[in-house]
Amino acid sequence: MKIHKINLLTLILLLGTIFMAFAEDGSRLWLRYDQIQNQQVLMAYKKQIAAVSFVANSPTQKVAYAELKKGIVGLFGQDAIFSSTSNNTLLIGDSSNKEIKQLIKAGYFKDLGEGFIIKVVIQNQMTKTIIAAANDVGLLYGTFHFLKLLQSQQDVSKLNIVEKPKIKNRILNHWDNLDGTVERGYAGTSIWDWHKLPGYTPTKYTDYARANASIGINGSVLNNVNSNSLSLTKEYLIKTAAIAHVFRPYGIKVYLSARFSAPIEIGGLKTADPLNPEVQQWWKDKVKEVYQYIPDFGGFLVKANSEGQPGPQNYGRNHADGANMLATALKPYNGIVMWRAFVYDDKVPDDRAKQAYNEFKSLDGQFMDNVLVQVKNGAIDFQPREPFHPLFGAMPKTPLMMEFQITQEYLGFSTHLVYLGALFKEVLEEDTYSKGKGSTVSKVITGEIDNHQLTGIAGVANIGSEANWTGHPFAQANWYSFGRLAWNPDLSAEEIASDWIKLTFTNDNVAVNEIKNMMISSREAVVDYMTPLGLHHIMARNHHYGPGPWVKDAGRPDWTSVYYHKADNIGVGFNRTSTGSNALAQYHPEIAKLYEKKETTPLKYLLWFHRVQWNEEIAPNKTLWNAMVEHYYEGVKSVEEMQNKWQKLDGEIDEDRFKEVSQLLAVQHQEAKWWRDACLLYFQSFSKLPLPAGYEKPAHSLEFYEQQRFYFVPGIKN
Ligand code: GCV
Repeated sequence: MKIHKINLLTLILLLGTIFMAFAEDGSRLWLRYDQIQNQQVLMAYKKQIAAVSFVANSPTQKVAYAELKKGIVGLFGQDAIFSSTSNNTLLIGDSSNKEIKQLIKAGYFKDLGEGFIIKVVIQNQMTKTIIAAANDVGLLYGTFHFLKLLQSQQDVSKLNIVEKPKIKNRILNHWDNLDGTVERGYAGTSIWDWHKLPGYTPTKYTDYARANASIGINGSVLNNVNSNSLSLTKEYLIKTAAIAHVFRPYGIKVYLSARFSAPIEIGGLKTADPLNPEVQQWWKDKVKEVYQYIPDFGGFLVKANSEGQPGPQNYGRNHADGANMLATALKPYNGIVMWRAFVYDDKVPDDRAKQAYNEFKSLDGQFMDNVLVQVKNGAIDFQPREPFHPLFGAMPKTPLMMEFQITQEYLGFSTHLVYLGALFKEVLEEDTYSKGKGSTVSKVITGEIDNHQLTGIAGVANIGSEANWTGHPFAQANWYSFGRLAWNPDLSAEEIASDWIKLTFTNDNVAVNEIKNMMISSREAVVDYMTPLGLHHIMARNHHYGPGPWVKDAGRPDWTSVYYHKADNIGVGFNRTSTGSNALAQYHPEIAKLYEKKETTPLKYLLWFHRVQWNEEIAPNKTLWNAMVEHYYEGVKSVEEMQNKWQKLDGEIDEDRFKEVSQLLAVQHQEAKWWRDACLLYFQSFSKLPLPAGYEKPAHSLEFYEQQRFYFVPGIKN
């Protein structure tokens, strides 16, 4: 026998390579499939799933099969049996199968749509675990769901699950530019490499599709809403088609942001007037061309007449005229238009919070039936906390699509641990009262309230080229929770967090609870150290990094902070009641009545709707000033608590991610203190009131904070 001699250097290199191969860079997201260590659980699973029967023919069935194999081999270990000859079988299949036929007969498939069934049937000592669906994509979703149950080590011995999505279009919006930068992106550059497309489609595109399909996302708008007409040229359509080809088996459609002035810029027309027959024909021809390259193209997302983007109002037309022109072109192909309600033009209104409602409410009923109006969760702009957008519940004849921001433009970029599941959920649960009590935002967007079949939800993606996709390991949870809530807005933020932790970090119950508590409290923490009590839009100008309550003279009043907080020596806050801008009148009378008075306005929205004097008591024995101080300090304290909780997990979490999160929490702590001190010093310059006894003094003067300048901040064109 020949013995190979390995010298020391080779050994070190070899060990180094092995070590590197196992470095935890977070790239596997929540689809890790590490071998189950709990032997009892593992044995039970192996017994129940001793064999797999899955006839995979179509491309989607094939990717489902590949995922299942990857998952089971990973979770069970290399010795996992993957044949079809055993009594205890995992049976995945369609209606041609005997067992599945029985389920169809029993009515299980009724209205299943993209949903799935997972059912365990025990007959004559044989256990059949059945995953079935009415179509391929349902089968894929069912497969992912089952793998999730195994990964999170749940009891699968008695499953009887029927799941279907409550919202039809579950879409990520990428604000990715063709030059590779990402507007408000904090996780590196764009993952779309337009230069190398269509020839090169890296594995990352497949992994992106897998990750999205695993949480039910079924659409992706590839380019920024501040769009470039070039995206609609033949050259770029061919590139887009290559991405669509990768996504197709995963049930993900591609969409594009369409620039309204494209007929002029790439079509050579003199106008983009939506009522001009030549313009209408141009869009019809363009859409026809798009479908030649991408037969299952989803449709267009449009930002019009907002922040300098062109739109129908440039020609004296309204948003419905613009949307309907595109909808007409898309209709023969079943494409949709997602027309954004985030509008504000050159004319500064008395209150920017009112503008979208003012422009859209009267158009209710005028949009074609393949148009969704896409509304941000709040009326200003993805702030750490906003009351729900008054358009929800106010346009019963129009399907409204929710737009959440997953990327943390106003919530600490990818440096702060902030679990957005809690924010999303808070908005979804708000009651619009549009059809009586219980008409929640969630029910408006699922179509339940106004009987809409066309429904949708969008999340502005936080994905970039960084190895872990989202910059902060915990920012993955925000992508994950968006997908889960898009599928079922009734899930709780807590259960989604638990699932994510189990799939991403650990199945240890104590650790899961600790991390979950951190995540849940993180949302309130960021509100406290940035914008407590209804404060909003007080961040630094333009790049939005750090505090900037002093921002004024920014081109137009509603780009400043002083416009929103209106602090002076008497008090602070925006009066949106009937004695002020009366934005409250845009809400249902039930809410308007309640929020009209300070005493009945929830404290979390106080300064959003009211001007309050510094010395006014807003709670028993608590003045506004003292409450504000308390919140800001509480926010920083919560970050300290998160740091302590995380430190206790040393050894429980792999070293790489443990260290990464520890370091990021330390930065978050610094930045939370920066926000607190800068904001309180600024507001103190008006209130002239001291910090109550016992609070740590700010580290610097107000001037120091005001003079901070930052260069090459991510997320904007520097
Ligand atoms: C894509 C905010 C952001 C902009 C963004 C805009 C929008 O104003 O700061 O970067 O532009 O929202 O949603 O259109």
